[in-house]
Amino acid sequence: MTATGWTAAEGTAEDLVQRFAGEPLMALVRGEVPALVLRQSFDPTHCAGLLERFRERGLLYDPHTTGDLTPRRIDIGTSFGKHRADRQAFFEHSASTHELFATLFDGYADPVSIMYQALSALAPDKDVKTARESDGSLYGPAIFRIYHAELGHGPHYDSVAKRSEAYEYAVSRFEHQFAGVLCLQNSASEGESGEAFINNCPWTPQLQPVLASNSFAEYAARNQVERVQVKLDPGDLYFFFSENIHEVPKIVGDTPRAVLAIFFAMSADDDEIFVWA
Ligand SMILES: O=C(O)CCC(=O)C(=O)O
Ligand SMILES: [Fe+2]
Repeated sequence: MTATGWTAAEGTAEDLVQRFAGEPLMALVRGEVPALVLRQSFDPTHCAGLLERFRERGLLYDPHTTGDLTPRRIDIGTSFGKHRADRQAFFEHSASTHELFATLFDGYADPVSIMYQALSALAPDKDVKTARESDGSLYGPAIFRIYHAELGHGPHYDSVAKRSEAYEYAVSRFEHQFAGVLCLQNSASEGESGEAFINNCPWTPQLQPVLASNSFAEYAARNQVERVQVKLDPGDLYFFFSENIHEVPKIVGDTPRAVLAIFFAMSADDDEIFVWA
C-alpha cells in the first residue's frame, strides 16, 4: 500500500469491465491500477490435484536432487523467450505442448481455458486466441512454472516488441504487453517469498542502464516509485501490464511456488488479443 492508494482492482471480470468503462486492460496500461485480481477462478482442490498429476507423469522433479543439482525453474510448456532463437524448433516444441495439454488435465477443470475465458471476459470487444503466424503455426498456449528455493525474477519488464525486438514473429505487431498468472501453490514461507511486486513504472529506454546495473531498487526509492505486492491463494488469478517493471522475490523454504502463466498483447485498434507463454 502506498499513500496514493495504488492498489490492485479485485472483483469478477464483469465487475472490472464495469468499473473501467469496458476497458480494464487499458486501465493497466494507463497505470490506474497495478493489477486485476480474480479470486478463486479455479478450484483450489484442482490446483493440488493437477500438481499430483504432474508428479505422476514425471513432469515434476526436485532440482536440488536431480542432474547437476543447480536449482532451476521447472517449465511445463513452451517458453517463447527460451526457444524463439530457433524458429522451427520453437513451433515444434509448441506443437508438443498442445499435444501434452490435450489430455494433461483430464478429470479436472482445464486451467488454460479458464485463463483464456477470464481474459475474454475482461476484453469483451476482442477476440482472444493463442498467438499464431500467418501460416497457422501456433505458439505455446500457456506455461506451468515451478519455482524452488532461491528462484524468482529480479526487476525486469516483458515486451516482445520493446525488449526482445523479435520482429520476425507475429506477436511483435501489438502495442501493449501483459501477463496473467494463476496461483496453484504458494511457497510456505511467510514474507516476500515468491509473490510478485509491480512497480508503477513502465519501461523506457532511460531505464535501461538502471536495469543493467541492477540498481532498480535504488532508482525506485529515489523516485518514490509506487510498488505493490500481489498476494494470491491457490486458485486466484491476476493480470498486469508486463511493461511495468516487476519482480518475483526469491523463494525461501522447501515448498515450491507453482503457477500457470500466460503472456498476451493487444493494441487499441486491433480486434485480436494474442496469447502465448
Ligand atoms: O510469476 C509471476 O507472478 C510473474 C512472472 C514474470 O514476471 C515473468 O514470467 O516474466
Ligand atoms: Fe515478467
